[in-house]
Amino acid sequence: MQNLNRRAKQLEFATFGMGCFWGPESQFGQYSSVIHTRTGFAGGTSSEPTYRNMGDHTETVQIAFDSTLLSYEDILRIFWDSHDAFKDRYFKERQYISLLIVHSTKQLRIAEKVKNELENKYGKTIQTEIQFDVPFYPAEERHQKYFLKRFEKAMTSLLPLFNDHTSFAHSAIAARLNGFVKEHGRLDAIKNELSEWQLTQKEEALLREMLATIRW
Ligand code: MHO
Repeated sequence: MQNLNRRAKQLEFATFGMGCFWGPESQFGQYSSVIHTRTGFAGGTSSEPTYRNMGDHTETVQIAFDSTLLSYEDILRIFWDSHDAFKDRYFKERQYISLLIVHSTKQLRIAEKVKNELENKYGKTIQTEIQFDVPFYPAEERHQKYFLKRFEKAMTSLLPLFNDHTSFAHSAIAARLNGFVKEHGRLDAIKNELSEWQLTQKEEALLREMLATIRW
């Protein structure tokens, strides 16, 4: 099974760091407008970063979203609302800094607008480092959908629906459930969403069956 995913009318990417990447992957995975999520490293200069050898890179998440359903501006507001970007976060070198990687001049313009607005509102300077379209290096498999993977029984039902760990981690259902297990979003909302995913009948039936029988 490869295509257990949700299609998007207009796919856009958002990439940012706001501390340990497990949390934001889970938080942003809950939204029905998010197609997939992944954790990785970005923003530094060292080559081939890994978790144990991150160099000057930062823990980052990348989300693919349908921008006809959720705007980049909305994502930025959630991003800046969900961590303290006013304080300097260099306590572990650059691993946990507030980082925003914009992928287009349009995203940059929106980021500057929202940033200015928040700075004026709070009378403080946002420390978020903004970089333009630099490479994103996906993290190791064990860091993808980290919280969901703690639920062994659920994983036993889920994984066989996919060809491999990569297609599992890339799926919308894994993103949603990785949110659900951290109390981001609700199971019945995920069930309601399935009919919009343009799955084959067989795929949809498999997912419904899995959601109905899974034990957390
Ligand atoms: N070991 C730390 C951070 C992990 S995160 C992937 C913790 O458990 O909070 O940096």
